[in-house]
Amino acid sequence: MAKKAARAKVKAMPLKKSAPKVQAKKTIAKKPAAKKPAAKAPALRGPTPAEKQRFTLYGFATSGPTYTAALMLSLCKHPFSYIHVNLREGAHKQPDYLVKNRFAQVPALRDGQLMAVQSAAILIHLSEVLGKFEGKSPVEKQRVTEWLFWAWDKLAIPVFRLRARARGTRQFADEVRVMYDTEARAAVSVLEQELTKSEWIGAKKTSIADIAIYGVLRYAQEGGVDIMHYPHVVAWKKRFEELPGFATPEQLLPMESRLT
Ligand SMILES: N[C@@H](CCC(=O)N[C@@H](CS)C(=O)NCC(=O)O)C(=O)O
Repeated sequence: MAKKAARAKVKAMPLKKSAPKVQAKKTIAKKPAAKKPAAKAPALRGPTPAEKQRFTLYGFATSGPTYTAALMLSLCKHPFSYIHVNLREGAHKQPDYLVKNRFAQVPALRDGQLMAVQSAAILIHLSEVLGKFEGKSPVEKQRVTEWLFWAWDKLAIPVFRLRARARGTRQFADEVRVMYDTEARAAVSVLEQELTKSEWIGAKKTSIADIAIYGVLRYAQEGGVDIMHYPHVVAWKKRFEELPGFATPEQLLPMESRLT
């Protein structure tokens, strides 16, 4: 803080000086300007062939957990190949897919020799290897992991079951629907509380906790859970959708394979 204040003072001082001194400053400023070309902007280079080939995501276009993994890669601005696993035809139960995901589910992510499954575990893996969206301190990392577990325990199950019922891919009685609906709303209330205290979930900056939870809440409406009654959640969702690299499921997940 003291250093910042000192720097601010140094910057502020010339503004208060008279016109001739400002002119003198212009002459001095020419020297450092000449050195500038030495600093290259690495962010401008495109992905190398190795980066392009590194990740392959196996998934299905309407799968929320597949979207979560794809969204993470997109927010990290990392290219990836996408393999369409046709759940409708049972491709996820075939031996060639079971070697990739023993749980017979999508998503699965190949990172070189490593095959990662379970969307939350995929997020943790990517945050570690790409060094992005993890919590900064050990306490933040712990909180972020807790939110990942909570998201599946309390939010994803009711939201995805309600959505599956609405889409006709799962059947259950109306009283079960009411139970899931109550559970989903209780979970969104927990998020609303958290977001009254901070801009992001579990950390000062955007983390994989936000990505995991966005990947569920994106589909809440389809399951009949209206988040409009939770103003802090609505504001967070809007903030999230403005992040560089954000993309919708339709933009990220085609109904066919796409190689980089
Ligand atoms: N907890 C898993 C859930 C994955 C999941 O439910 N995938 C669904 C598609 S959204 C699936 O593969 N369903 C086929 C099946 O279970 O037979 C994750 O996060 O990856």
